[in-house]
Amino acid sequence: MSRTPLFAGNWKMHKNVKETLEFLDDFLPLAKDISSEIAIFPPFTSLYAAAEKIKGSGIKLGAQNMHWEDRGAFTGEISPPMLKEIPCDYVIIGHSERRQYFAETDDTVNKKVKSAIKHGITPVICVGESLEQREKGMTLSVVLAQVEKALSGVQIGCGNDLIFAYEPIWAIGTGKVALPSDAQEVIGAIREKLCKLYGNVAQDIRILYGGSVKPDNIKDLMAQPDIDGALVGGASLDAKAFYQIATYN
Ligand code: G2H
Repeated sequence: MSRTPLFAGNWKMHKNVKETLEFLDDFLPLAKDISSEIAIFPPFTSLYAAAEKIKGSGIKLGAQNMHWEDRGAFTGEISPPMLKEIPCDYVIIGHSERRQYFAETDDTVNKKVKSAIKHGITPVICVGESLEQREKGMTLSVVLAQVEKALSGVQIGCGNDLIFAYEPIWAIGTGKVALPSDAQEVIGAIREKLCKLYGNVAQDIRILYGGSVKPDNIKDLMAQPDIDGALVGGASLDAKAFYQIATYN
């Protein structure tokens, strides 16, 4: 079993090209000291500039969404080959903001996951329950159903073919981080489910926690056996805070 911790910065709809390059001017010198893997997910408009700037640094690049088709009459969409050209290593699929505001469903998540893997882009598949579902005791059933539907018909060659991010919706951007033991319970259950689907190779699949991760709460989260890193929103916009998260020890 080998799972290199991953700290992924989901910038959401923040930073234009100039701001992206300014962030990297600050972050690249710091990143030399980071032993974990780092990936940034800027808006589409900043991807190419970021790719040029991070060349040779070891930092990975990802997009926040994509369409599942290679091309076609899909106004406003971006295809997997377009992301490969940048080049992007990763793509976030099924973030709860996409599910909530842009009608992303388990079915479209599944199509995008299959397409990303086919094109050699690693999907970071987001799952998580709402506050209402948690209060009704439905957390595990909701999250495990999302996992199962995202992976319907998905074959993997190795544990690096996909990544999961468990992001309880009530913890996103709210400052309310999940208790490390609660996050471990859900993430451990996701790993068990992955083991049932894929056997031992699931021990190599990385599962991140996301939702109000900050420099002062990451250490306790990373102490949990199944948490392999974090998908970080707000705190990844600041080079120093993102560095502190990635060097939590
Ligand atoms: C959850 C997370 C990043 P934040 O959406 O995916 O954002 O860290 O701001 O809660």
